[in-house]
Amino acid sequence: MKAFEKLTFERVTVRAVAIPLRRPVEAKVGTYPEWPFILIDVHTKEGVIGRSYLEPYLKNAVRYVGPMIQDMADAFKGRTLAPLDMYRDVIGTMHLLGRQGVSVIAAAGLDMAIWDALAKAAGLPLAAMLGGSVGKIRTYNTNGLWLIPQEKLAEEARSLVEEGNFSAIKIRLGRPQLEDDIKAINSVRQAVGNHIQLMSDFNQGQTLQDALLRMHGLDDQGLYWFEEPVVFDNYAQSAQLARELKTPISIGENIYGPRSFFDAVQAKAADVYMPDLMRIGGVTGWMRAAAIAGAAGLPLSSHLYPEVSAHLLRASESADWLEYRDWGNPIIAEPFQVTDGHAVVPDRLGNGIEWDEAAVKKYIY
Ligand code: SMN
Ligand code: MG
Repeated sequence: MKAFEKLTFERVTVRAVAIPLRRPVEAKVGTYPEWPFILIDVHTKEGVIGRSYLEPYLKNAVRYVGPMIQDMADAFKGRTLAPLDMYRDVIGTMHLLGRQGVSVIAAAGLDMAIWDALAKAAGLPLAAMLGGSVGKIRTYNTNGLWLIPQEKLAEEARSLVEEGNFSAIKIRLGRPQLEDDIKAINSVRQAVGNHIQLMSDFNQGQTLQDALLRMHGLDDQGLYWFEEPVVFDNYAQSAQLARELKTPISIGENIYGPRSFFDAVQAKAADVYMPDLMRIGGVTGWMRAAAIAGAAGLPLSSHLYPEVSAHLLRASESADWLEYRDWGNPIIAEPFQVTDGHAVVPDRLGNGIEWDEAAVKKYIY
């Protein structure tokens, strides 16, 4: 591909697919037998197409996220692709409707596709475009261990480790009684052994009072982290837990934009952060949050979006674990590989996402 002096925004296409999950999500945030994706293609006058997707949890979300993306795209028509300028402009108007929620999600989807187009035009993988390099990133398998019956945990834990020779997996906790959580942890440990790191996720399902009792009760279990023990935006409560407990507290998937990220870091709300690309503000938002985490010396993990997050972790100072899930693989032409517990950032142009159009046709709604 020849190098381009500039790219000109022409139009965007937005499609929605829903892919059945091999292991349905059963978490405090909801039960999901299938997982919706909003597919975004940014077309440029020069012919380069930038691609990204959003994971909005809710199938109906495309009804309101889609038009917002189209509106932003209308405003970008004819402009030179410059993601930092575009992010600034879109945030500048977005505050009229609120800087959290749908507006950030729409902007993030466009931002990721714009960065993809630019990296393709530059003849570089996204990680290299950002000044990093392609290579490996350690990853944990998040594809299961939902709030499923106790007797299913051991077998599932074994298969989760085996499917990529993973050295870390994540279990969802916050079962009715403390003893239930301990039993679940023991089942998994007995199945996979103590050398496998075990992250845990509570998905904000507890009041501070519950969390104080439960987290202290689990603090000697050797879990790698406690994720979202309480509601995500009560940074003071989260900070109290981070201070009191030995086990690191992890938050981040629900934080909107780098400014809120900065607030969380200032409040010492967590020991580990795991931004979600649709909420942190795409590539632009991630790189700003990564600078804050790096300067503060806080490990940076990721939430969903493994393809793009892997590139970004390669370009983040305090990069830690990639969260790996394979739910989008059916619609991605070349899903990225995990070997020996490491994701391999592909040496392809852009973020590496191209659609398997036959599969997209199958799952479109
Ligand atoms: C999660 C992800 C996707 C759906 C439900 C819950 C979870 C995680 O919070 O961190 O993977
Ligand atoms: Mg989580």
